[in-house]
Amino acid sequence: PFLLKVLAHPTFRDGKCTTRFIDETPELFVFPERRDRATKVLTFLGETIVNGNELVKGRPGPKRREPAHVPEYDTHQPIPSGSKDKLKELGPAKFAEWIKDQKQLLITDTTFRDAHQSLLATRMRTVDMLNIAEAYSRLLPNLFSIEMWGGATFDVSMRFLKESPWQRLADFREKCPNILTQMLLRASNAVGYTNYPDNIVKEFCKEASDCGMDIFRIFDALNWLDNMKVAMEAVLETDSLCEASICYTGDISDPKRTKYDLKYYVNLAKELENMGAHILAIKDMAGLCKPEAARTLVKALKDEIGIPIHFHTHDTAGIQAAAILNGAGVDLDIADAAMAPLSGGTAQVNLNTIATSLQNTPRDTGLNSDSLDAIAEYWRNVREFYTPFETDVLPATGDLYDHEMPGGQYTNLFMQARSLGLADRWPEICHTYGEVNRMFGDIVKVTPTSKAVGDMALFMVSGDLAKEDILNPERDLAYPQSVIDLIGGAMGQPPGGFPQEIKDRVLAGREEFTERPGKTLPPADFAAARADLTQQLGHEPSDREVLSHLLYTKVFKDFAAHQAKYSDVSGLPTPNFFYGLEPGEEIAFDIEEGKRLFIKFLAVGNPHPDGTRTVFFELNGQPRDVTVVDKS
Ligand code: 3PY
Ligand code: ZN
Repeated sequence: PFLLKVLAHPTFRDGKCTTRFIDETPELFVFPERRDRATKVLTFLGETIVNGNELVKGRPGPKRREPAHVPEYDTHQPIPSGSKDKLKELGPAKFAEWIKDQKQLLITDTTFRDAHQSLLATRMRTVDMLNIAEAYSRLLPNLFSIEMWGGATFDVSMRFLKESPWQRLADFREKCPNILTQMLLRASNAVGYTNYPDNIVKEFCKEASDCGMDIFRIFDALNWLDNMKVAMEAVLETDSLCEASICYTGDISDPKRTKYDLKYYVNLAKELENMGAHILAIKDMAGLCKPEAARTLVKALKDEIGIPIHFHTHDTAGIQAAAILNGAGVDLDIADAAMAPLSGGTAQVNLNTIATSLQNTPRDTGLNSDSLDAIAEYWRNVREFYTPFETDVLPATGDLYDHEMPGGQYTNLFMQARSLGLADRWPEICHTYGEVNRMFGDIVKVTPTSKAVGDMALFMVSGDLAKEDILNPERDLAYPQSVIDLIGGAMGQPPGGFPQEIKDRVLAGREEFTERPGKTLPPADFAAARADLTQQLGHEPSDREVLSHLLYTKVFKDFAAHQAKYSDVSGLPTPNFFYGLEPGEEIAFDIEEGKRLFIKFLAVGNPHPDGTRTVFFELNGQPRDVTVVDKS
């Protein structure tokens, strides 16, 4: 590079080169940032080799280190046109009409978001998504959409995986340009756990749409329409699709459960249609919509509203394929499913078998079984990278319909209980969760309200507290903050409000929100945030960085520091990101488009007196070493 710089320098090219040229031209010694980035990545790997990665400490090792097998496809053919091309051609409103005209059951693949959020603690890395993205575009162009963003992925990607959620979206969009992308948006909670000022929610929607997000599935954790309005209006101002959700809870087939009956859902759906939704989602986050209830609900909605219907459910009960097939029988437009190796249990139903079982029926999905299975094989390999994040299989029993715990929370709460030494009291925790729900007035339970109910259940079981203790005015209890927030209206209002007796106990005179929190929260100061970030980062931040900072200030700060120290490590193969390299192992790492580094790990030196160690590598065949602190 040095010689090339000399040859390229204008002084040299103009023939004005004297013997002092090299001494007087310091910029010749400024090497490209690439070299610096390589050192940073080697430092990351060196530290991981010497000290391990905190994320997997004490957890079982991976089942696989070799790359996952990507199916073959012909890259010389043009990419077939898909749902994204249709949306571009028709625009959102006409596209929604087009959906209704389709004979096949349209399918959304949730493998890239909800499936791994539910099964693997949201730990799937961008590189494992990008490696299969082009195969999707070529082999499965008939997919309706790919859910690959939102929910917990925004937070987890920065907090734990040290990668930019925005980059994930932009890169995925580039590698899979023909299929719609989809995200889960927690309405005024955006991609967080608490209500944000309206201007953050609006800017976030605009920026996500610009970055390549096509479908925003918007839900409010209490089905409170007031709280959905801001996000829905923001999405309606973009060229993306606004999919508004009714969160399903209770049981419409049980005449005794009158709070959330069929009429309640139909009315909600009508309101969402009037608010401009292009698509209606039935968001059955706990998999409570039993097969017959699904038939009844989908049929009623198809009769009563004019926009297409998208059914999302979790297979916790093990019978939700029947719910989807029953929906398909009464003209459900779109269903969510996950690739076989990441399906079932608390995730979505099995996409491969749903699609194949519908062949030769009027609702044939149009997806090719061989292609589906080749892609499933890739996911089977990928899942083996994530063994450290596997949780115990918790077969649901009939009590699922009593506690109504969402799929994403089920294993999580169990892990929390286990860490508190309460694993053996799991049935009691489930039962208490149901009790808390009833005590709180029977509410919708999904992020973030589900967390408050879960925290309260653990609080009661660990403190051996019964409902009577909670309602006893003589007891002075220190409730979890999430419970105070929920009961104080910081997450919004349930139908009919919270019961007065629980407000009296939990709030104990604290102020409560009676209106939409976003209405009174002062707007975020984007200019001030930009100025702060310029200082923190040492460069002018992008709009995306400003939003990440406003949504997750501390998480973003740590993430930015990680990037400054180690550069972008999102392209490292997953086993190497979690476990470093083994002696003699060589990996290819694309530091940027078309710039590939070959990194071979040779050995770790003995500790130096100052507690550091030298880690020896070969970088593109040349010896390189880095010095890292040994923390052992
Ligand atoms: C989320 O909010 O992340 C969910 O998946 C809710 O179901
Ligand atoms: Zn879900």
